[in-house]
Amino acid sequence: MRSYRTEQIRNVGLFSHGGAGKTSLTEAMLFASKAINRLGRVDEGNTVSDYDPDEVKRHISVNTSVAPCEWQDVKINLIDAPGYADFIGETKAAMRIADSALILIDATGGVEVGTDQVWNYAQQRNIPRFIFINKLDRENASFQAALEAAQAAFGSNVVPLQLPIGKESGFRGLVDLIHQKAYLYSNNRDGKFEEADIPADLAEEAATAREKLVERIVEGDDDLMMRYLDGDTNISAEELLATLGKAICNDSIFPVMCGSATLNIGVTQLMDLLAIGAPNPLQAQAEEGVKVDPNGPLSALVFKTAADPYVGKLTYFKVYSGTLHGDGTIHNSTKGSAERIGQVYNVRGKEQLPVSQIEAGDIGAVAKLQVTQTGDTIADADSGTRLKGIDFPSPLFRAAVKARSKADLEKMGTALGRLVEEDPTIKVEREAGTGETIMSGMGESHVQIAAEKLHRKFGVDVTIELPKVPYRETIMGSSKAEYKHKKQTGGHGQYGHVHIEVTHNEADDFEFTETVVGGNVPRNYIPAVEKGIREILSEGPLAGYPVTNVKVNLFDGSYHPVDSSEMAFKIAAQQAFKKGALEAKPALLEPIADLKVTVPDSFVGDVMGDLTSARRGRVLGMDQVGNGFTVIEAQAPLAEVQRYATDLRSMTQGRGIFSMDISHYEVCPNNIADQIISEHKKELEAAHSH
Ligand SMILES: Nc1nc2c(ncn2[C@@H]2O[C@H](COP(=O)(O)OP(=O)(O)OP(=O)(O)O)[C@@H](O)[C@H]2O)c(=O)[nH]1
Ligand SMILES: [Mg+2]
Repeated sequence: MRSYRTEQIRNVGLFSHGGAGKTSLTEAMLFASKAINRLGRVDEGNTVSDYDPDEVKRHISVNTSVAPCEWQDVKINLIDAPGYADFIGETKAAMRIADSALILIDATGGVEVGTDQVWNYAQQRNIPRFIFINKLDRENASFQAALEAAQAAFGSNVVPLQLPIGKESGFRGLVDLIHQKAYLYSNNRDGKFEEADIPADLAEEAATAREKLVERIVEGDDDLMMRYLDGDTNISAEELLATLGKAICNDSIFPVMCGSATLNIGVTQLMDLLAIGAPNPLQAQAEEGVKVDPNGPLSALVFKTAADPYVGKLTYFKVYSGTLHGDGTIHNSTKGSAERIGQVYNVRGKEQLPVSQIEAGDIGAVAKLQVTQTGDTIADADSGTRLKGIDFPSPLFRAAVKARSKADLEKMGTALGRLVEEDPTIKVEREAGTGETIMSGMGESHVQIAAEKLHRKFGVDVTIELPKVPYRETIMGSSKAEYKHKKQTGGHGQYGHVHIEVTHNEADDFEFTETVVGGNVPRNYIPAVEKGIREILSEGPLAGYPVTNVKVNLFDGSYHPVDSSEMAFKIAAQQAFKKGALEAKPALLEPIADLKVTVPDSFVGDVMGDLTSARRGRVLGMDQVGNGFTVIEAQAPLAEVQRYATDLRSMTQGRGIFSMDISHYEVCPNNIADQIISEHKKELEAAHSH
């Protein structure tokens, strides 16, 4: 590939609700620009951007891929992001580095919750948005319905530049409202089309749509506006396009294009528009403290880290200013350290194309960096520049990972570390309450794929299970308890004797006080009493779960001048605590999750009903946020929502999304607690008898 100057680059991210056709469209654009000579299909697993085995197997995108294609005199870096909510981390990374967003809408589904979500992300970043209404060849496809849905959701700046010709299986091309031409395609996917006059049956509709479009465009230029108002009919397509480009860059027009990615219809027209209308890096949304200039100081953001089967760890970055040269030393200003780098590459799907340098505005990759991670800034050593990182969402789906064998267990820790490095939306932690290793991610498939990666990339076999709920125990009342530990074994005896009071303690997990008078428990044994109780808190008297929110006061006891020991007082304290706790209204506590669920308005009833009747949930609020979506805020016990990522998806046909955080612990209702306690006791007994 030849080299391109900064102003010749377009970084265009493709975003949509899952499955709207981003990868197919990327493939079609690569084919149209002759970067590839065969048009692959997602369903056959042979596209440039869905190359990962996980993607080939599932026919969905799991990772963000970068695919540059050369069109006219520019290089369009297509950034093909996944659409499914499980892989939102990759989508957010793509959104972070895209200078404009190409948002696909499936003409059979219209604006979906995922469409709305990516639109909001793009809006937050304040980047220009293009809309491509795809799949017009499918049964039940409606350009008009999709367009109206987009206008209702995203406002009147959504303006069509084209109209489709033919419907469903009869879809054959489009009317270009700017050039006032029709382009008619054959259906053999070769992308060739014939220019023709606008079909008579569309003439009137096209004339109305053109008038609206031209009116919107001329608003952006006083001169053109005057001419338009004076009835000038000679405003040229070039003049309109130049002004349109400006309107797109300042978000006053969101142009709508249409086509079929798999039939390769409308693809070159889309690329023409991207070349003209998408901002180059000099025109793009400015980064704080950075001036885009290939000759300026270096600043680059690492947006992705992947374990490549051939080159090893591969670090993807976008250069914002300066020029990143290969074979030298770079400075990671996030970590505050330098490191060696080798060959730098442009990437196209799984291919790495060696280049000598990556200039401001372009995207590149480098292999085998040691300390650099996703979100880090690479900058000149003395500049101190730190670019804003990537705002990854917190995980929603927790699973327990278990090594299959001892050999797997030995490798598991390191492998999990590498996995997390590749995918910042995966979190790994040990749950102290249950002893399990928890891997959490954005959904069941995400975690499943992560487990498969452990096997494929790092040779570690694991199983994935629903985790045990980390219950806790507490006491709701208070009681006094006494225990005397006294034993005569051979010569030396054991003697420890305590009186304690246990009470519920709202403020703290554990508090220990003593009010012993007259030295009934000698000073030097009091720490042993506290230590004994602390130790036993990890296995509560009710069911063996950790105990929290208790206060213990040691108020009396007795000792023996010869037989007393720290050990004897420790045992006495533990036994007294067990007795006391069981008499102080012991209770099981369960974790409660905060949920924020976003669904199309029509699903609100079902989702609320399910939360309140099937999941012991409480709805705290409901907000119609417009665009046809409602946000429901609720709380529910974690035990009832461990599979919510999957359940919500099936309840809403994939149109609902949610976020979840553990909020606090609450007393578990008796009938449920009894069952949990008896099951947990059985488990503990089984474990102890092994
Ligand atoms: N009929 C028809 N099918 C299409 C079209 N575009 C994509 N598809 C099909 O829709 C499915 C999803 O296409 P993809 O290209 O994988 O969509 P995507 O947006 O990349 O999907 P994710 O990345 O997984 O969100 C595949 O089965 C495609 O063959 C189209 O224009 N017409
Ligand atoms: Mg895809």
